[in-house]
Amino acid sequence: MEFKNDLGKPWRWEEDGLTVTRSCAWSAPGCHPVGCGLKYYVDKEGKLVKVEGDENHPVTKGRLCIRCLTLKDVIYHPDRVLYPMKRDPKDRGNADAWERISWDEAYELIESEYHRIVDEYGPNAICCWCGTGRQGGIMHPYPAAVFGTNNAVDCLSGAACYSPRNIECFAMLGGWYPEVDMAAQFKDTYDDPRYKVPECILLWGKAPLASNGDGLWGHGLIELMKRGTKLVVVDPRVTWLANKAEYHLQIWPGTDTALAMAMNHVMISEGLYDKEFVDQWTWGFEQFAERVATMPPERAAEICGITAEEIYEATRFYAKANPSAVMWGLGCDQQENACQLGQAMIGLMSLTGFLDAPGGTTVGGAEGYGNINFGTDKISEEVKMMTIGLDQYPCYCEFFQYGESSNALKAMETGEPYPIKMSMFTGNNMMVCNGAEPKRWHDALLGLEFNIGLDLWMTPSIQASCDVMLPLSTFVEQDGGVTPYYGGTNVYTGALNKAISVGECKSDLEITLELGRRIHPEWFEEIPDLNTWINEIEWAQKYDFKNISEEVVHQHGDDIFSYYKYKTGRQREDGQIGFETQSGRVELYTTLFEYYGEDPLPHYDPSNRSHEVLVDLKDKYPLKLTTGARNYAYFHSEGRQIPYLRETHPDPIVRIHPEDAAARDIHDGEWVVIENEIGKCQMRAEVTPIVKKGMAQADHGWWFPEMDGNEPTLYGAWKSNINLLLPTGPKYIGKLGLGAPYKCNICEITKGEVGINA
Ligand SMILES: Nc1nc2c(c(=O)[nH]1)N[C@H]1C(S)=C(S)[C@@H](COP(=O)(O)OP(=O)(O)OC[C@H]3O[C@@H](n4cnc5c(=O)[nH]c(N)nc54)[C@H](O)[C@@H]3O)O[C@H]1N2
Ligand SMILES: Nc1nc2c(c(=O)[nH]1)N[C@H]1C(S)=C(S)[C@@H](COP(=O)(O)OP(=O)(O)OC[C@H]3O[C@@H](n4cnc5c(=O)[nH]c(N)nc54)[C@H](O)[C@@H]3O)O[C@H]1N2
Ligand SMILES: [Mo]
Repeated sequence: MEFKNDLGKPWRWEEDGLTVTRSCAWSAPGCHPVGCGLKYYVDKEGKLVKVEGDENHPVTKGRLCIRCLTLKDVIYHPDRVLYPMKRDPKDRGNADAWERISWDEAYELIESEYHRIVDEYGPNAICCWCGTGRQGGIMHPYPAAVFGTNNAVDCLSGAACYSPRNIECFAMLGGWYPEVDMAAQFKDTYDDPRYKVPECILLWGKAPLASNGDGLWGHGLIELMKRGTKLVVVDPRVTWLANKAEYHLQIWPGTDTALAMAMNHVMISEGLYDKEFVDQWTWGFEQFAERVATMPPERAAEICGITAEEIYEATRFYAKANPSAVMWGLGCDQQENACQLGQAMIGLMSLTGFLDAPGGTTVGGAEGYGNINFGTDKISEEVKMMTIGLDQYPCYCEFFQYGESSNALKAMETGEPYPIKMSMFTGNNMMVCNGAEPKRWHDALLGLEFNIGLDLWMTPSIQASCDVMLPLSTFVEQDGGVTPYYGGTNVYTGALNKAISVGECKSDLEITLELGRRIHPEWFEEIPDLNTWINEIEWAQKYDFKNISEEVVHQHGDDIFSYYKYKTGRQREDGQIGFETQSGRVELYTTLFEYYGEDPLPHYDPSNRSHEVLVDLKDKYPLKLTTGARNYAYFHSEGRQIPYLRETHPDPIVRIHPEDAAARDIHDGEWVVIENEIGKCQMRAEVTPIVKKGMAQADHGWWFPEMDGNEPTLYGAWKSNINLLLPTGPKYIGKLGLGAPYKCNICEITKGEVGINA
């Protein structure tokens, strides 16, 4: 493959006594591909003195997100952990008991605990707690693979971030999940003659300006709107984009499946669909049509809290656009109905015939990165069969080769089906961010014999539970790659080019490589150096780090990307035309779901956290609650200690409608208690008509680095933690192990505070 650096600048040069390095930022899955393009200015002492946007980056073109603008404050923050540390397990929760150690001592301690525990209990007694993970999420399984355990566990209940969407797409399209074609694969982007600007984008449960202000979905959507794209937005809140939309369907949280089924029904019953595509390329259309007909707009309107007229009109507008595309977000994963919603959403994408069309919705094909399996391919079948949660949720565990969170939590608490004894945090702050019922996670972790923290900061989760802390570098301090969103729809790939070093911090890649060599040297014989490790685990050996490093951003053009892959054989591994499913078509009737015991056609069930189900709690907790809509300042639980970020968003916020606030005598800016029968926490009320009357929307991921780190305060981990109101366990997870009610819960809000120990 030929690599040309035709973006204008070399990757590194000298300027006015400073070394300038071009690089990319990473942000986590959910908002890929590839964060801001950056230029680092480093002085002779090796200190970063200035950060600027890289005008050569094909998408961000010199613009920087607020988090990149504060990079220097992050990197040189006095709270950053700069050296490996250890602490006696009896001192867990004591912030003053840490002792600095060398990397060698840290590795040796981990090795000896590893051998002690694995010899007695087997490798699956180790869990690796995965969260957003950074490094494109692609890093997730590697720490687990290094230990030889198959228990990489995303603590998020129902794996409710991208996993539902990925599996729906795998089941129905036999491909990685689809995204709007935003022309980023072409050098001339939107002006490339092969491209068509979508007339309509259906934006569903996604807020890309906040959630991807550093990459394609944020910048691209605005560029497309400037070129005429109109929006249909499905969101319980009025967002900036909803305000600019042709139609805004402001539904109740968690009722999406009813709406999506009704929209399919309107398209089918009014003949507003691409008959040729449906005839040739879909499977089970008749049964699908029959099923969605059980949800006419009049019925959906009642469930969703909008009018049937709105549903008819918005659907017709979307269905008549040429081309149209669908952009769907976390709102679609964070409900127990996630899989059913996915079925209906893929129905909406397919009925238009614009799947994989220019300016349509691009399906991830066989030639993308696909599954990268280093490590998991070294784990024995016996260990894989014992993956935690595999018997209850085989669909999820088999597809991702992950353990399942509610089963892992239960195993820690009860020792059943086998004991968990050791764990490592790999990009996870479960006590304040991804874990539901976070106090259970806290207590369970304290029962383990050895916990390793890997982070840039001392977090509440690590402070409470870890015995060794390994300091991580930021992306400015490391070589590596920024991979696009999961799987095959890859449009461009970026390099992280190391420009500085800080303290003794190392990257996840450096740490896993070193640990792997010590623990399983035979597995690492083919990985002589860091570059090979980068190529292996970030790019499945398809690219060489050296090339991408110098190119900084590689746009894929035709090497991975092409339109209508299902017509040319590029959608399937075997090169046959069609989709990589049982039937070779888009499975509107989803045989894989049927195989795993789920309904093959979409249906709507009210959430187990809805007033429809919790009838007896409706008077006590009358508000519907959605949580975690992204904001510009923070990446999940990160950034609270960065002054400029904190200034833009100083306190945790819960948004409530003016009439609901008045009825409770709540004024804008007051502290309030948010409560349901599971738990409570406090936030500041923002009284605003952007939320529907009868609902509330709360921030997630809050802790207070400025507060006492010792138990029981733990940096205020229990003060404003909205996950204290969230349940986990099978009743609140979709049947396939996918989807959980982070975005559809109930609560009451009253004036007051809970203090540090809700
Ligand atoms: N209520 C509610 N809760 C939610 C959500 C919601 O919408 N509502 N969203 C959920 C979603 S989608 C997700 S993905 C989860 C995320 O949940 P988490 O993964 O727990 O959250 P983060 O704060 O992103 O990251 C955890 C830690 O990773 C550290 N970190 C940063 N960079 C690196 C790195 O390079 N390597 C490693 N090893 N660690 C690093 C950070 O400092 C942080 O302490 O939260 C979820 N929690
Ligand atoms: N700044 C910043 N960017 C991030 C992150 C971050 O923490 N901070 N996290 C990253 C990660 S890991 C992820 S997964 C992505 C997620 O980013 P997105 O996919 O954009 O998801 P959210 O911002 O959680 O929610 C999107 C919209 O869904 C709406 N919503 C809430 N409940 C419902 C519902 O029941 N139905 C529908 N239809 N809509 C609903 C919210 O009001 C919000 O406007 O963001 C990524 N980008
Ligand atoms: Mo996420």
